[in-house]
Amino acid sequence: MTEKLLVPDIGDFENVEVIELLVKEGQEIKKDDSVITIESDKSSVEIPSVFSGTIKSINVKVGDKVSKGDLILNISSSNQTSASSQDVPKNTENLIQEAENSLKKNEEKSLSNQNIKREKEETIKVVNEGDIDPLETSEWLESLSDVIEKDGNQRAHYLIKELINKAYMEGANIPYTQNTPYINTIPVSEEKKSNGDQNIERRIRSLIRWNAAAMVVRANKKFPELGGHIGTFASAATLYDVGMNHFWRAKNNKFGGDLVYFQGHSAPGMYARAFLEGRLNEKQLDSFRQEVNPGGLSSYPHPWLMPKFWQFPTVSMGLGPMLAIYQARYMKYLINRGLIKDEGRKVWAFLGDGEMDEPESLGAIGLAAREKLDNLIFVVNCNLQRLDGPVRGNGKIIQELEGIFRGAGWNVIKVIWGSYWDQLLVNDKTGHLVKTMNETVDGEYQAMKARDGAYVREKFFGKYPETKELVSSLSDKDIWRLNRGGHDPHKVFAAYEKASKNIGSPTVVIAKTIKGYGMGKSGESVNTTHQTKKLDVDDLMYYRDRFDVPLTDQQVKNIEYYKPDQNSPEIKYIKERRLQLGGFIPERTTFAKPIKAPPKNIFDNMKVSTGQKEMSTTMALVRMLTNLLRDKNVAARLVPIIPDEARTFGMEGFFQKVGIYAHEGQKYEPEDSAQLSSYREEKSGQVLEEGITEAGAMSSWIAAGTSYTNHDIEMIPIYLFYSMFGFQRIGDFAWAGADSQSRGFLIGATAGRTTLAGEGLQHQDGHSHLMASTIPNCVSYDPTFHYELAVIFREGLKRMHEKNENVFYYITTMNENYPHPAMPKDKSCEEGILKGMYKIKEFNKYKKTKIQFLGSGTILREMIKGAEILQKEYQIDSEIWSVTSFNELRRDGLEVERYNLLNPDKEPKKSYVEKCLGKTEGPILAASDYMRMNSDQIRPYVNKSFYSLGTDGFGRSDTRKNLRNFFEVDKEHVVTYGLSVLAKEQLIASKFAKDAIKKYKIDPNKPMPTKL
Ligand SMILES: Cc1ncc(C[n+]2csc(CCOP(=O)(O)OP(=O)(O)O)c2C)c(N)n1
Ligand SMILES: [Mg+2]
Repeated sequence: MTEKLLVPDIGDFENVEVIELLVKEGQEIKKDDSVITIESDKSSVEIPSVFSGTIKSINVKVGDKVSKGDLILNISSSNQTSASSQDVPKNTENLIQEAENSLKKNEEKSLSNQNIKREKEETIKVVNEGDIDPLETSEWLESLSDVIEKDGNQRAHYLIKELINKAYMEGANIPYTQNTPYINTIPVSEEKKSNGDQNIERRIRSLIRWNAAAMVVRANKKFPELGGHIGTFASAATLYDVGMNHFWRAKNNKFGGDLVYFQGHSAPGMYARAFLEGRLNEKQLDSFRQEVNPGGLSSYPHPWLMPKFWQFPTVSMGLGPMLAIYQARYMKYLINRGLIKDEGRKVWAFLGDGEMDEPESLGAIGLAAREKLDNLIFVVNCNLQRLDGPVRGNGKIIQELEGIFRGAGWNVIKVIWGSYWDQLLVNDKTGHLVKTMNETVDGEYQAMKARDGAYVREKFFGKYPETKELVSSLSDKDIWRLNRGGHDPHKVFAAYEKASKNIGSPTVVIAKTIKGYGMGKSGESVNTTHQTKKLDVDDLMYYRDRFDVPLTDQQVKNIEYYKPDQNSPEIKYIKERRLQLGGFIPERTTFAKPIKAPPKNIFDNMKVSTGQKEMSTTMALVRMLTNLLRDKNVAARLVPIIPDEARTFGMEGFFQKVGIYAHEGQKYEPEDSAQLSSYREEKSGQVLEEGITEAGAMSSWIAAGTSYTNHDIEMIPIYLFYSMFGFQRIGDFAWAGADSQSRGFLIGATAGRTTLAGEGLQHQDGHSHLMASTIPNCVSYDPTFHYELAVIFREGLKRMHEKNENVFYYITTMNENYPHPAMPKDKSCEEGILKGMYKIKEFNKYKKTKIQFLGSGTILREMIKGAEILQKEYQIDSEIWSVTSFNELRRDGLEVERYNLLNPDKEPKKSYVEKCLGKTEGPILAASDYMRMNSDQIRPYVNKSFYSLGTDGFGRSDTRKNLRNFFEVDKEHVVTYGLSVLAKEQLIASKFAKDAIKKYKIDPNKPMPTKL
């Protein structure tokens, strides 16, 4: 039967233009295939068919204006309900099903585990001075013990929750604490034991500790300026070792590998281990922090400098935690989209307790819980110190973090006390030990570990007669041996084991350690530990003895490394453990296949004139993305990332077309479900709609941009943001993205100080290109016309994703609508666009006086208009150059200048700028919608008088016309300044400039815009 396909509800738009017909009469189509593209002045969307069948007639043509209910085409419906293009492929569906089944099973298992009956423990009578009726208290507690024994933890938890609810309903409105007592989360009875050889593991750990310290001390002995850290790894050695020996699975041809974010300044420990593993040699250890010559070891994890070793740059604190969260989330995204298999891979992130002060460290933990990232494990090494002193001298960082993470919905595992405390806690019948633990603040805990056993006996156990009594039979040495949880491999193993098995939420292991553990007087638990990089002979002897490193006194004096023989049990063990876990960690490899760039003509529709039709470059970009979604090689690999700005950029059409990623799908019918651009969330959705978090969106971009190495699949992230909230807001992430060798596009939309009218000071970007220019592998462009954008974008796809160059693109797009000319026929045009400039127009009527205009972004249009006036009214000729990238021109200039200076006897090379402008006539006036410094960048490479206009100063809200007048970049100022420049160069009389100043009512006494 014949069906009529009508224009659906397209939101608030009426009379929207048809810009593409995607089907032909007689064509066989499936339901959901797109049939036409329509475009308003804000966005373009494809309209899908709601029927399958053969098209009988098409009722619209390109250029028609349509509204809701208009007939698009008639179709003879085949009544088949074919699979929607958005359906999850069969194998993915199976995969997801499998994952869900195993999830369910594991959930059941974990519930039943909690119901395991335990031997009844003696009720601990909690000491509480405020207890007005201890008998009543103990009755309640006993009842609770009975419930736990009879019905298990879940039931007890349920009852407590009900009690709290009841209290709340009765008006007892006291918030329930997020904290548990200051003891380990995992009871001794539930600790899973490691099957490793503890003696050998301790020996290995000791050697790693020694070699890590030795490499820092040796480097600083040679060059004291090099620096380095010993205390941090000393505190974290056990935390890393247990992971390396038992948990972290490497990438190999059978498995994708766990991803471990190492704490930046614990790097020496990772090198020391790699040395024992045979991956690094002594010479390399000796070139720690000396990276200028090949083979040196990076101070910190920097993939740019050690691309086969480090995966994640983490030393700028706070980036690691966020990057890890979004990495874990992105891993689930790839799984849910059917692009990688679910292999139960994990993301581990090692963080300092001081680092948790960074807003970024905690800023995304809500997302991790909300998205149930049970593939994510944070390990916070709470050595209670940061660089200057205690993290929370007057409080307890572990408790603070527990509350924050638990409140956010994380699974929290505290590892506070080592095994030597177990018996004391069992003997703590009165609860005074736990009370003392709760009452002691971190400043005291730190001070105790900087002293000795006698001091701990007096200051800690001496607080109450009951605790004093508890340790009366222990010697001071025994007391000193009471270890912290993070230094006890059994406790750490049990915590990691539980963390790895947790389902439905991310886990944070909060481990208590000692900064500078084992460094003795030279740096154990003292405020200066962080910066200790030299150890004298006595300290070294102490360190050797403390960890039983088999070195003679003389070898210690020489600060020799220690590496046992290849056939020693230690080396065999370490290798065997890693073999079991699939290989070495960290290691950076890639087996991703390049993506074939789309054909050269993919953006051909961008190379023709738009005629009278006006369009913004943002819209042009969105159109191009829509084209890319039709390219079979590229479509699935695009990762559009938007922080709550899709509608601003006219991208709402993507919601229906490819869906918004939502790990739980869509549990509600969206308010706008009847509309074409309805808000569609889907488990296999492609768009990452991040919410209002530029840092989060950038973290996603980095995760996707490094997919080729971390997941062996090349992806194309395109992150669109308000240009002002890009580099300025998240510049440090951009730097980390560059270090990580991320590939992808950053789009600074609504760019330009005077182009984003109305929004004002905090929105108007006049400097992001300068910030982009600071990143060596960031290629940046400020195009004016659609064809420039098309050429740049396709080249970016080719360079990054087909040729796998480790660069990334920053492109600004604007929201100003204007007509776009056809691409000039000149063959060199494309090359010029990519190199940074090409001649777009020439006025050559009078052949008397000439000026060269260099314009960028929307200001190029002001220059073209200004040049027209100059020609018409002042008989001045000009050449107009479209500068797509002052940044790229400068890079070329720098390189050429350097070559010429270093090769004084050779024929000098010419910079591209010089090639373009060298033989031209007249002075140069350059302008952009950015600070003058943007165009000034090329001044040294032009042997001509050079002047620039720009938008230096605070932005403000007004119309584009008024803003351009204020910043002196409108056509009137182009004319006036042009005349003035020519007068200064003595090419014309000054009266013309004076006249123009008067004519255009320019106030020469107006202060510089920077002062207003
Ligand atoms: C963003 C940032 N700010 C400052 C520093 C300098 N810095 C390096 S380590 C450090 C102290 C770290 O303390 P913590 O996180 O507790 O780590 P620990 O060494 O104690 O394990 C500081 C301030 C940095 N690396 N990054
Ligand atoms: Mg610390």
